[in-house]
Amino acid sequence: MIKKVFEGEINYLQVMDENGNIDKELMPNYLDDKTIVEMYKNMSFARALDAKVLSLQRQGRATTYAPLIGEEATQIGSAMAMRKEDFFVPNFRQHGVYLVRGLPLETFFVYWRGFEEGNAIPENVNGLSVAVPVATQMPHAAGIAYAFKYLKKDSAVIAYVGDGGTSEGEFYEALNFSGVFQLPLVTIIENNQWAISVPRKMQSSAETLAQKGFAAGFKNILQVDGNDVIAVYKATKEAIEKASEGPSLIECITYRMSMHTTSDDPTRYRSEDEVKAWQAKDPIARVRKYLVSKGLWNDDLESKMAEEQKEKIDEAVEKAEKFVPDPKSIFEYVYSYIPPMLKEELDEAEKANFYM
Ligand SMILES: Cc1ncc(C[n+]2csc(CCOP(=O)(O)OP(=O)(O)O)c2C)c(N)n1
Ligand SMILES: [Mg+2]
Repeated sequence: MIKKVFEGEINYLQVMDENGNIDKELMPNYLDDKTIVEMYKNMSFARALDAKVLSLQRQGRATTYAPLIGEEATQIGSAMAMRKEDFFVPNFRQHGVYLVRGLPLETFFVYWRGFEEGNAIPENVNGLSVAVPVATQMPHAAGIAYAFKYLKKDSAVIAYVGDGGTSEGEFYEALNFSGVFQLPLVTIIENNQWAISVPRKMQSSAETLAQKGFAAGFKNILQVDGNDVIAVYKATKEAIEKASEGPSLIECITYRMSMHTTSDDPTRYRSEDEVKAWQAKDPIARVRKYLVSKGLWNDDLESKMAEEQKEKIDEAVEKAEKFVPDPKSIFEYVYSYIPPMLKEELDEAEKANFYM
């Protein structure tokens, strides 16, 4: 006997195309134009913030930084779909998510000046701190989702992972665990086509990264145009609504338009033509086209917005640059307590006034 025991299918969702045209049948009826204007402003703000940190980094005023340019729709769409009570778990590139969730801008800049104090996420932001070791955030996300379920809280966890991150053991472990316990975990794969210099096709020979959810028994698996803020918003919102029924996996197809980090030179491993092709799919430009065509946006509003955003950013940078860390902090945060050996060193440093 031979019989089929499993069949899987993945849909790709796009609501707004590259020219700002809407697929009316797929347009969510709970999304109004005011929210789309808000999405546009948030995406523009994220891009402006990105440009500012890059410029500071080049002046020696910020540390190694991972730009988000090109990935604004994935980040803003998913972040705006979250409810206050939901919790997010980022990797190291989700600056736009922090922005929407209300991380004080000054804190953001303190972190990117290289100070861990800026990685202390205020409780009301409802998210974890930046995680640089690839995919290590995933078991944390599954653990928090387990706690929510255990405590019968009506909250979901939204976890972010890159295309490269989906090759890590932690990714599979977290998915498997959340499938077994049917946890309220929404995993967003921010597939920006590259993991530093490793292209998507060298990451996995699977046609989609989303299908990795099948192995963990996920019922809600989707691929979306990650440069379409409305598709990302819709997919995330609906996954959050279904979170009490079990985990979801959403693969957002987007593109890292710039370097991996400020220590990387992408011209060494990818072609200009590839970058140009993706520039035509810019996530911000298409929303602007939509808003302009509906008479909801114009050049005056654009320059007013840019000016206001610049002011906010400059003010936050000024405050962040006044931040002086307590030198004692280098002894304090490696362990939950200061072990005797470090305490000795701390006492010695204090006696010698060595770190003042
Ligand atoms: C465990 C681990 N291995 C290697 C690295 C070095 N590293 C930093 S980011 C990165 C690639 C990540 O690619 P992806 O998951 O696609 O995320 P993206 O950078 O594209 O947003 C690597 C290999 C690391 N930080 N952690
Ligand atoms: Mg990547």
